Amino acid sequence: MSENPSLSNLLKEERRFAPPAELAAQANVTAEAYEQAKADRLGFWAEQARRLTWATEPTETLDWSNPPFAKWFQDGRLNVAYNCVDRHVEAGNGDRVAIHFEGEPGDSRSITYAELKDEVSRAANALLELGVRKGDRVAVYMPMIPETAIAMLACARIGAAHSVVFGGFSADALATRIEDADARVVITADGGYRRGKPSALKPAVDDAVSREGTTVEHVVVVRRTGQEVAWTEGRDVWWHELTQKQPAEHTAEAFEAEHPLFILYTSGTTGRPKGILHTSGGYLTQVAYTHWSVFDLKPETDVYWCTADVGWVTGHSYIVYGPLANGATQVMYEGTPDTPHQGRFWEIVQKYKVSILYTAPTAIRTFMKWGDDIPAKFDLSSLRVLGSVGEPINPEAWIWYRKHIGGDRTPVVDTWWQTETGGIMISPLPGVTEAKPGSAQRPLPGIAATVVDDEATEVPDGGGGYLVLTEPWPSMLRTIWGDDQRFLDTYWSRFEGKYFAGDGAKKDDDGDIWLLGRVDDVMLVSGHNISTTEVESALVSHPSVAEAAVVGAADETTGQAIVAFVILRGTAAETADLVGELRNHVGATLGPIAKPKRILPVAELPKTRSGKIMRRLLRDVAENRQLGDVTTLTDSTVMDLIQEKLPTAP
Ligand code: 6R9
Repeated sequence: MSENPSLSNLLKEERRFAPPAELAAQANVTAEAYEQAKADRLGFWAEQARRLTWATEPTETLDWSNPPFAKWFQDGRLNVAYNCVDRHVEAGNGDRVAIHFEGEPGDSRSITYAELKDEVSRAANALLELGVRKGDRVAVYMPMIPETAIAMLACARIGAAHSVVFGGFSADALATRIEDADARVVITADGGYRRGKPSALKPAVDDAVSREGTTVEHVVVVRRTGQEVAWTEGRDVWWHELTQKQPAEHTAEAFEAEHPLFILYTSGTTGRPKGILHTSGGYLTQVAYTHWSVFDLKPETDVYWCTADVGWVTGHSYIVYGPLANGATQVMYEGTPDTPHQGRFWEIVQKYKVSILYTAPTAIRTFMKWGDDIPAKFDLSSLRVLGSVGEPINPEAWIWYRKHIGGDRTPVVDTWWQTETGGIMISPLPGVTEAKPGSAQRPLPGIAATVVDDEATEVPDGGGGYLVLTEPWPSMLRTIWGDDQRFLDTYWSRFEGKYFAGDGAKKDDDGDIWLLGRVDDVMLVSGHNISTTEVESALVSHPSVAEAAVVGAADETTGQAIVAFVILRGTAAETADLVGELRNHVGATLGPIAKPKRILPVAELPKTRSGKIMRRLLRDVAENRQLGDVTTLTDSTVMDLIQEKLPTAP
């Protein structure tokens, strides 16, 4: 094995897509933004901060005197909820719809900015009545309904940090997060609609807050499904009873730019979940700027829809804070893409004339599997920009998205970022970038990212290694809640002075960045580091394959051998011939080194609840080990089905 195997660069992608001329001519951002930000990075961000309305304008942009603990716009003061709601009403846009809510059972409701202001003010007054104060923490455990955004904004309005816990998580996961943040109040609902049925939330909260030493004083319950709930007098309060009696006026107080806005937990592969802390002024600046620039948002005319759950960072930054800070009109959808039918998303796009759609590769690959004829039945001509986030998007999925959803006309922006980065970091700009399917391409203006080898040396164009961020950015995490040391160890100790993102990446011959999967997943075959993403993309480019996940399994001769789990397309039959053909296809696309040793057709792949493939569990299967932690899986029966396949494997 070689001493320093950096990531091999195997995939070649030659297709290019220029920005549509009409979009480019009116684009919010032109190529000059890169030059401007390069010449004066801090000046650039100081200018972006002026998108916000400050009670006290900041005079200082960045304090980096104690790295990596950043302070952005330190002497500025603002109220985040005021910026997301009130100022749009004051500017005369109170009648603009902020949220078109579409419930899974088909109920819908449109909320204007003026209505949102009243609702957020009432909710803020309600939290104050319950004793919540500036600096406290509030847990939010909710379905995808407008009250979730209202609850988050109400917390922001009074200076309490929210900690949103995804509604699909268990009572244990909720209890751990409540405890870690010492939350005083939990905001929840009786339940939400999921796959055509009401799905309860309150029982998990009852369980989580019944534990010894709980810090929770009140549980506020939104009535959504009308299902029966257990009630603890004195502790539990109905949202509607509590908020309806409050005045619709609340004067928003300005807080320091570095005042905590929220904690959001992200589970690493090992250990306790990390409470990622985000603060106010820098975070809001970057999410507002990136939502405006990456999606070319025109708030007066666009209808934007991000399909993520508010429980993930994508929902925080690109459903709640970015779009609302920009005064956008957006769609919020409660349920799953196949309820009551597999065209639900496209029906929603048609109904609201959605012009900007932001979704995840896992959803795109699912739509591909369901068939081209489904979106073809709907009028998708309103769409003008498509976005992707969450995983590397395979070039074939990118092409399918552009063609079958974007009518071969819309730019696709592949946005790389993390819970920790708070906002988008690497992405094409729809009016500027000549797009390459499968690549996130360039750091946004004002962002410094590159790829380094094991020795922290920047790799030349064409080289592979680790993605790092080399300069602080406004929406960066400030620490891990209650654990500065873990913050230093996890992100800042691998490479001196650089943020280690944990993702493998390469630079192509033009210097564009390609994300190659988590470093923990990279495979080492005969001394070559091979990216899971590239082998998966090669498999997905075969017409018989809908989805693929590959892992490296211990192998006596090659160190690790590539094992691929594939979901075949509807019509493809699972035969020895096909498996042989797939191996050869990967060999022909990437080179013989990348040929999987084994290919196992399966019905489903294990995914986290935010749609990322959990290769760790597949590695356990491939190495005949007992399965590790499966609690973050969407559906744990998937693993039983996969394990049943194994004896029949070649
Ligand atoms: C926003 C979000 C972060 C991890 C990240 C990377 C993967 C996200 C990606 C991508 C390739 C993209 N990831 N976007 N990989 N291309 N466009 O997903 O945050 O849940 O914290 O996950 O997701 O591996 O490090 P989070």
